[in-house]
Formats: sequence, structure tokens, C-alpha cells
Amino acid sequence: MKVVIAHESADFDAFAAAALATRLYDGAVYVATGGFGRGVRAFATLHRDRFAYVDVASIDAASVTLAVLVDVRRLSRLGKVRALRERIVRADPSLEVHVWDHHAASSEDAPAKLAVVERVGSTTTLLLEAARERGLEVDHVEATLYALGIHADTGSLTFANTTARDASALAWLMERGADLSVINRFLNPPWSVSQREALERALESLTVRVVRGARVAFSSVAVSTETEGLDEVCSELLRLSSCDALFTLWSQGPKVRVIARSRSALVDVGRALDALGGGGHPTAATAAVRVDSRDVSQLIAESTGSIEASILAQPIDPIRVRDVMSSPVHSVSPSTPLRALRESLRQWRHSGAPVLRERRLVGVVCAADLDRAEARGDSALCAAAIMRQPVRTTTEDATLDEALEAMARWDVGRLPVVRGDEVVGIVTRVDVRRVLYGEVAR
Ligand SMILES: [Mn+2]
Repeated sequence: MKVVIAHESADFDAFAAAALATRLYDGAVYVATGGFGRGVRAFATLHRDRFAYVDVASIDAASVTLAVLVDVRRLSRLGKVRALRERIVRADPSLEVHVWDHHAASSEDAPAKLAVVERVGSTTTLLLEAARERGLEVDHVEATLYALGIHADTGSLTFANTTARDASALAWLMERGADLSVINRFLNPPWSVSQREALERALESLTVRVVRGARVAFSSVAVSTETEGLDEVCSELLRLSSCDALFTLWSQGPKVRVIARSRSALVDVGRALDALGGGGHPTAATAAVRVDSRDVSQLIAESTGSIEASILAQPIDPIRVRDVMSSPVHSVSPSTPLRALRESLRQWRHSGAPVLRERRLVGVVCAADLDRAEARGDSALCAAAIMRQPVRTTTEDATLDEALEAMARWDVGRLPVVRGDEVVGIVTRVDVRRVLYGEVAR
């Protein structure tokens, strides 16, 4: 018997990859090992005659000769397949294992005879590339499911893990009739009442800590075991909290489920949840901790502590203003004639400069204002006449995010960097942009 196995709580990437694998491996059966996500379950039920799967209880693990693991290779995420997992772990020679996955490596990855592991946005992309190489065709219903897989794992091609390969796989599926209204319906199903309640209570319990310069939010709430879609609640909460990363700890029956999201390179939530035996991607990860006989609130405190410790251990420091500012600063005085100012800016190749009176910052001049003054015929004036006040400043310790926010708020393209009364540098929109576009080495 040949089986395809995806990770437990299968998302659309897992489900789509599993369905596609049953086409690539003739006669293979998708064995569902532990539940589907909210939208996936509705889709799977409606399409069971097209995308078949069997329950894990209905197979005889001893008769499996080929196990194809898709969107997973970490043994602890395989779900309820104990007997099969044992055969994989002891490298049973009568069992061949193939892996198709896009997750980061872990210490408990299944040993495999064939491993197609690449850091693309979705596992569906990897299988689809293989299918296209073999000349396999898909109809509009299959195209819709595979497109759902790519959309789900790449945030519709916007997550940082997305590659051009995901986009071209998606384009190929759209050419084959992937149905956008069906995709929208199942990708973002309407929220349930219990999700809304979970969101409200999680919002109330939100606490924010600054860890290594990153704003990290924590929230812990007890919810009933029937509450589904907590991953969606977590994503929404991250947006509402305007933090860099969010860890939600849901105590749910015998488990505390940890769901984490990050929207900053400063916090890799996949690595942060490693310590709790979970995992995932830098931007989205989960873990489940058994409560056993322990006190839940103590368990939550311990889990939170271990998450913070592992963020602290991550070798990622935010880029700060001091790392990119220009220093020392070329400055002018209020009495500098505009003609001389123009000449100085040209020499320094700057488009603006701070104005200092006896070393004290009193304004900022920029080339655009200088142009306007000259166009009005005001070239006989001095810097004081065109300088902008009040002066918006920043500090060396500010993060680039803070500098960017300040520029946007005050609509300025350069911020003098001050230490007490002294101007020690200047940071411009060009500096911030170079960081944003990854042109500055970390
Ligand atoms: Mn995936």
C-alpha cells in the first residue's frame, strides 16, 4: 500500500499537496492524520468525490510500502500515525519514504530515500512543478484547489517566503481556470461567533514587551475545545496590536496551543517555538504543550518565559539609526546666503542640511525649498528665511522602523540625529529606503 501523509491540522497547502501527490504516485491514498483547518474541512467535504482521503484508523500501517510525506517531514507533526512513525524512525527497509516539503530543517526530520525540499512559498508549488514536467493536466476544480494551496501559504504571494516559482505556478493554474470566487470563499470563510469572542478576550489580555528592540505581544486565553480557526484570530490580532510579533497561548482542554505570527525580520517565530517542540515558518508557527497535571497558569508563564528566552537568543538585532546615519554632518548657519547654500549642497552632494546657530539646531533646509525660493527670485535671502521649523529629530538608538514612522508622520525626508543638544548625524529617506530594500548588510 502507498500512502500520502500531510501534517496534522492540514491547511490548504498540505491538503492540496496531498491531493496532487496522489496523482503523481499512482495508486497512493491520502491518509488524513489529524484534522483539517476550518476552510479546508468545508472544501474537503464538498469535494470528497474529487479529492479522496481515508481516516488513519482505516489503514493497516504494517502493509504500507511507500509513505509520501508532503508539507511536513518533522516526525512530531505527522499526527496520529504512531505505528507508521515507528517504522519511519527505525528506517524499516520494507518501507520507502519520500518527502516533499518547504519547511526549515529540524532535528527530528524523517529520514527519506527521496527528499524534495526547497524553500519556496508552498509545497504545492514543488509538486506542481513535477506534475508539469510529466505533462500532467489539471481541470478547473483541481486548479482551484492547488491555487488555494499556494494562496494560503504565500498570503496570496505577499509573504516573504514567496518565490517567482510560486507566482508562475499560480499563473499556470489560473490559465487552467482556477476559480477566484471559490478561492475567496474557502480561503477567508466568515468568522464564527466563538472566533469573535476569542478575539475580544485575547485583545483584553494582550501584553506587550520589548525584546531585543522588537515589540512582542503575548496573550493567553482559555477557550472551549470546539473553538476553531484560532490561527485566523492570531493573524487578526497581530494586525490590531501593531506589534512586530504575537504569541497567543490558548488553553484548550488538555493542551495549551501556542499560535504565533510575526511581520518583522526581528522575530523568527518558527525558531522561537522550537523550544516548545513546535515549529513552522519565520512568520507563522504553532506548538502544542500538554497540560498533564501541571497548573495551567504556571505552564503559561513557563512557556512565555521560554519563548522570550529564545527570542533573546536569536542573533537578530534591529538596524538602528546609528548604523546608517551620515556623520559628521555638514551644516550651514542661519546667515548663510542661499547662493552659498546651493554651492555647499552641490559640493556635498546632499539635498538638504541642518541649520546650526552656535552648534544649536535651529532648522533644516532642503534643496526643494531652495529651488522654490530661487524661482520666486528670492536668491538674495539667507538660510534662515527658508529653513523649516520646528525641527523634527531622532536619536542614534532609534530603530529604522521608528525613523520611517517619524518621517511619514511629519512628512520629512531627513532627520537630524541628536545626542542631547548636539547634532551627531543625519538620516535621510534614502538611508531608510536602502534598509527597506535589503541593500544594507545586516
Ligand atoms: Mn506549507
